Amino acid sequence: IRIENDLYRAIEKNELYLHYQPQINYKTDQIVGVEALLRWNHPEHGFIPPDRFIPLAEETGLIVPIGEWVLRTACTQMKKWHDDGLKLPSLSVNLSVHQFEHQELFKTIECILSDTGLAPEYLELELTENLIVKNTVQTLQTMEKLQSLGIKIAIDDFGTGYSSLGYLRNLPISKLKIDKSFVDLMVKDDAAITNTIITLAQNLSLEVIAEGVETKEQADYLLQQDCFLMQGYYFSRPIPPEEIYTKYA
Ligand code: G
Ligand code: G
Ligand code: NA
Repeated sequence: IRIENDLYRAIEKNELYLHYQPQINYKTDQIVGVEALLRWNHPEHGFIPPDRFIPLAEETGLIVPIGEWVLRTACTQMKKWHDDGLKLPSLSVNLSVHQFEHQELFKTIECILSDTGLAPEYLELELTENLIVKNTVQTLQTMEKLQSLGIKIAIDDFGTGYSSLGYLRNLPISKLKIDKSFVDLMVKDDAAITNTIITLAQNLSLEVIAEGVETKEQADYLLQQDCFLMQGYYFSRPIPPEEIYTKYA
């Protein structure tokens, strides 16, 4: 459909922008990072949610240039925060499967870090379980190269995919992100899955962060289970980069 052609031009027409959602250490109440989230303001249709256009971008391959734009824009912003004295410890960027499997990915990231002057240690990539399930030699190699550069890798929406747990030992992963759907179940009296993921992460010495935390009740419960990294509307919605200064300076 038409929106596809529009997406093609969205970058050059400056219609894409990023919001950033804070990640909080609930134990210390400090901001530990931000996740960059892509937004599209269409000239006629207005705001189009990423759930609608990212699948389209993946189908068409446009996710590769769009993803590169996201990485460059987010790393530039992160460097700017640092230069302005706001010492955010971590920047998370989402990568789609297609983007991760692109041959040029590693080179592109190296290039962006070098251009922006952002140290690799500040960058975290969020990958979905789908990618891990495929478990190809190339995926593993890319992950290892990224890790040896100092970049961290998190598994997004953890628990929603169809992977076996064995791979977790062998892959250079540093963090699991508990999917919002499990955080939601928790308050409906079903905490089995969140508890299991937290324990799994602890046993494998991985960090664990819960996403979609909307209430104090959820936050308190997670902390009680020793999951202290959180992200969600209870703390903040995704916000424009300028607002990060006023909220967290
Ligand atoms: O922004 P929102 O919170 O509505 O995100 C909806 C979905 O879009 C999430 O699953 C998120 O991972 C995905 N998403 C947001 N920004 C990006 C991006 O820059 N790249 C990719 N691949 N996915 C993104
Ligand atoms: O899959 P991913 O983790 O990237 O998804 C992030 C998505 O979840 C974004 O669309 C973001 O706007 C949304 N989000 C973040 N925090 C909350 C929350 O507390 N509640 C709800 N409903 N959505 C959230
Ligand atoms: Na994500």
